[in-house]
Amino acid sequence: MRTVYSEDHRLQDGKFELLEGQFMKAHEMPRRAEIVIDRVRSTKLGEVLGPQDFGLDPILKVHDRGLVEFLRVAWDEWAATGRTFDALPHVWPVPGLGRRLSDSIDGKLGYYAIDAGTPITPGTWRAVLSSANVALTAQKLVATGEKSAFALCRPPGHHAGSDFYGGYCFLNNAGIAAQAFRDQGAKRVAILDVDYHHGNGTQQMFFARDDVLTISLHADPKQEFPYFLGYADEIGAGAGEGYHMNLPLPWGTDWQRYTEALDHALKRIAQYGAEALVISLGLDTFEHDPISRFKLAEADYHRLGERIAWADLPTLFVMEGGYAVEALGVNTVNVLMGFEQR
Ligand code: OKP
Ligand code: ZN
Repeated sequence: MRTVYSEDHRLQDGKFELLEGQFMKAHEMPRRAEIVIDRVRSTKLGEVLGPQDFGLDPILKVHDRGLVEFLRVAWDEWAATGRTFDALPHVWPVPGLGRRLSDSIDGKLGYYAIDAGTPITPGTWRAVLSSANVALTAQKLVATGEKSAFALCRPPGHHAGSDFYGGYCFLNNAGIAAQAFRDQGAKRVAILDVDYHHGNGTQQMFFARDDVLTISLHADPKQEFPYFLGYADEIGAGAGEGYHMNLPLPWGTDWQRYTEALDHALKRIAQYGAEALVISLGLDTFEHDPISRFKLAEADYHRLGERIAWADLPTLFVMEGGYAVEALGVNTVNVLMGFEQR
């Protein structure tokens, strides 16, 4: 399968994130995408191409203009206050205390961000826009007849919703691509999120819709980020009722336990009659991931790809998380090779 990749991802190079009360070196780092593209090339998975520019229109189909405009100018507004370090929020609206959009950059950061782990840097906007274009370029390959494609997106996207960003994500690459499939004529699209963390942005974006089925397998939010959403009783709203599925799993989940949930998800996708499948491909379910607690092994990723291929659908893989950086290339490409049965 072909891979779409842009070096612009390097422009997102945050120094620190606030993780469990401490400033730590950012886990979401440029080396992640570099090790994956190196593996793609050395295994000869397929041709690597750069992104085309799709402009803001396909992004604005699923994201609020206010969020997009904020992300575009946030670094400049931050730098205008004289700060030379990455922008992070430190105050948030909670229900009952209002959510007014302040003129202050600190107020705006808290308004749009869901956490203090997602630094905005001088190059963030260019990297984010490029990441969305990578997803859209790979989507176009699949929409025009390729069986599958790999969007090597960075930064990731599944925690970004219509009007919020966070969890290392700014724009929802998988959601933007799913919407593009719809706009190009697919009647029903499924998004299957196999990242360790709940795809809260993707859930929020499509929660009231029946034309995009969203399913997330993830660590139980009772134990794990993003904590506030991702429970099994969230099944969609209004016309979308029955078109969202959360499959929360406990810390310590291994392949055997994982695969039961995965098979359940794949059955639902088959029954739904999706015309295209978007995989939010996170590799942080890996046993040695530094911020996660599932127990999938290197060889399990080959099986994961193989199972996804059973759906027998045009499939777009969109890169999400995975922080055991030195293993990330092998694990990611194992999924793609497993899908191709080689
Ligand atoms: C992004 B993606 C919880 C800290 C969580 C944010 C994690 C974002 C993951 N102990 N910090 O889904 O891989
Ligand atoms: Zn994750």
